[in-house]
Amino acid sequence: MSGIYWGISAIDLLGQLDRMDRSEIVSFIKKCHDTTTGGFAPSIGHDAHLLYTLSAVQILAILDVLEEVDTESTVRFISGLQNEDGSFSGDKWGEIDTRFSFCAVACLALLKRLDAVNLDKAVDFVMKCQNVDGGFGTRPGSESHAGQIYCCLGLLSITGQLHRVNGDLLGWWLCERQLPSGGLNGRPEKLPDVCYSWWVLASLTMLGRLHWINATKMNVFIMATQDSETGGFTDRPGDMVDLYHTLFGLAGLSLLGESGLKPINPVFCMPQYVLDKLALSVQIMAV
Ligand code: GRG
Ligand code: ZN
Repeated sequence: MSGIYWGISAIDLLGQLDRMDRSEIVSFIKKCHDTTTGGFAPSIGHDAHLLYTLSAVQILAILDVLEEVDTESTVRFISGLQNEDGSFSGDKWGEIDTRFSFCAVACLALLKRLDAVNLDKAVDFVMKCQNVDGGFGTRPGSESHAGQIYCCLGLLSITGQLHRVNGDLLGWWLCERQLPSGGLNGRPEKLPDVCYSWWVLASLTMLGRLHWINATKMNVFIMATQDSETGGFTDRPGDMVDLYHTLFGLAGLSLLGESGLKPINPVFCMPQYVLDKLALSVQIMAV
C-alpha cells in the first residue's frame, strides 16, 4: 500500500499521474480494506495497520475518490487505537510510536474528522516525547530521530500547536544533520540518506527555517542519488533504486523549489494542489 503511495505521489509531482491505472489502484485498495476493523492492510490478506491506513487515504485523496470507501469505519478504526495517555497503537497488537500518532491525526485531517479523537491528549503525548536536544523520539525517553521529528512536528502543525516547540533549538539540531557531501543523516554519527532530504527538510520547512541548510549542496547530493539508467533514486550514490527513496528525493527537491516538479505540502507529503482541493491548511512557524 505504501509502495503505491510513494509511486503515485512521485509520478504526480512529475505531472505524469495519468500514466497510472486509477481503477486498478482503487480496486486494490478496496481489497485491502478490512471492513470489520475499518483499517487498511499493506496488502491483500494482511492485517490492518495505521501506517497503511494513512497510505490508503492519501492515495484515495490524490486520486480524488475518497467517497469510494466507507470512511466512517476508518474513523472508528483510528479512534479505537488511541490510548488513555493520548498515544496511538499502530494496530490491535499495541505497539506505540509517534509515527502512529502522526498517521492517525493526518488521516483524520484528510477525512475531516479530527473531532473523532482527543487531540489535546494526542499533543500532550507527543510533547512528552521531546528531548533536551529539542528533537523527538518514538516514545518518551527515546533518542531523537529526524523521522520521528517530522511526525511530531506534522502532528503539531495539523493541530496548530507548533508554538510549543523551541524552533531555534530544534532547527539547529536539524541543520546539523547536513554532512560535507551535502547529504543529511537522521541522527548524529550516521550515514547520509536521501530520505532525510524529506524528513529533515520538511521539518525545517514547518519550523520556517529551510534556509538553515545549504540548498546548493543538498541539491548536488540528491541529484547524485539518481540512477542514470532507471531514473529512480537510491538512499546514497551507488546503491539500488527504490520507490521510497525516489519519492523522498523528488519531495526534497520540490521543497527546494526545483522547477519541473509540483509544489509539495511539508506536512502531508502530497502535492499541494490536493490539499488545496480539500481546503486543508497547515501551520508553519513564523520566524
Ligand atoms: C506520509 C511521508 C509520510 C509518512 C507517514 C511512517 C511515517 C509517517 C513516518 C516515518 C518516519 C520515520 C521514522 C522515518 C525514518 C525511516 C528510516 C530511514 C529509518 C531508518 O532508521 P535506521 O536507524 O537508520 O536504520 P539511520 O539512518 O538512523 O541509520
Ligand atoms: Zn532512507
